[in-house]
Amino acid sequence: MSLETSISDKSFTNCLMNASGAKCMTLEELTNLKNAPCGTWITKSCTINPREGNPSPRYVDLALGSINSMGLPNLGFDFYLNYVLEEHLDGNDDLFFSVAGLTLEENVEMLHKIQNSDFSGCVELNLSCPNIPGKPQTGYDFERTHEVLTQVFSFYKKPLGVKLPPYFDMVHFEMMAEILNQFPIKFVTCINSIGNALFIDDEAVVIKPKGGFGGIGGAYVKPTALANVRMFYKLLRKDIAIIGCGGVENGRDVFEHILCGASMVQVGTQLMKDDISVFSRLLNELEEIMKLKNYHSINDFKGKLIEL
Ligand code: RRO
Repeated sequence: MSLETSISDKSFTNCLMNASGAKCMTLEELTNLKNAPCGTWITKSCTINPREGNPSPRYVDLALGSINSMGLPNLGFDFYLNYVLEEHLDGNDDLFFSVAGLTLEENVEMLHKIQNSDFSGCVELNLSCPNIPGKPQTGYDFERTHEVLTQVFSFYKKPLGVKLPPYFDMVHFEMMAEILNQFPIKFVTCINSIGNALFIDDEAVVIKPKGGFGGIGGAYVKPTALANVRMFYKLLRKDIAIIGCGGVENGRDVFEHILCGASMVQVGTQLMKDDISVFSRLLNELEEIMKLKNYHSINDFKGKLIEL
């Protein structure tokens, strides 16, 4: 049996990776991920300058998921560029580099530097952070998304994909797919957390930033994540891979993301709740399901959700 998968021109030994933001900010966390049995891994979304992020408490585990308003804490672009270049010297360009500039100019500046570097892995351009006070999520502004991608692809030639916010309206799926199909995008990651939700404990919010509003992940978001994976799998060019993200707690959840069309599946909230041992558990559980169904590879069931 093989759990091998591919994105762009790269193949991976299995279909699991972390979601950007989950245990991937520091060198120690990134080294743990590198040594874990996941197919690949991704760095924390970065900005040019290091950021402290929002005040704590800013991440809380919930029974059915998590709420966060981290506010893009990261060690700054140079740290992550140096990190991926070290990996490159080690002969490894099969990791993902997440970029989340606070402005288009900042994204362009970081991508120019990546373009001019030796890194040849995949960049995930985050168009969907919900937690920066005063900054809208680019992915909900269709005109702006078109403008961002026009500028980016005017010079950026290495493999690049986008991390999208969840959509909830058929027209919005179609509008976004129509935009994405115009560009040489290699993958889309669906979904980021469901932004600006509110969780209450007794009579109080549970996180400090923005009056308690934050992004929801985990089991709460799985049906929305699957719907986004499925719709983009149907609407996007066949050469654009889908990376599923949202509500992956067990092997069955991984299986469902792949049925909907995901080539790779990210783990966020559950990686935060467990540790990197989550990957071997998920791989074992996925293999068990495949065995029962007599599937030998991811392609045997990828996208093959039965519709009635
Ligand atoms: O750092 C965050 O607050 C954060 C980011 Br950049 C993101 O893309 N999604 C999220 O839930 N939190």
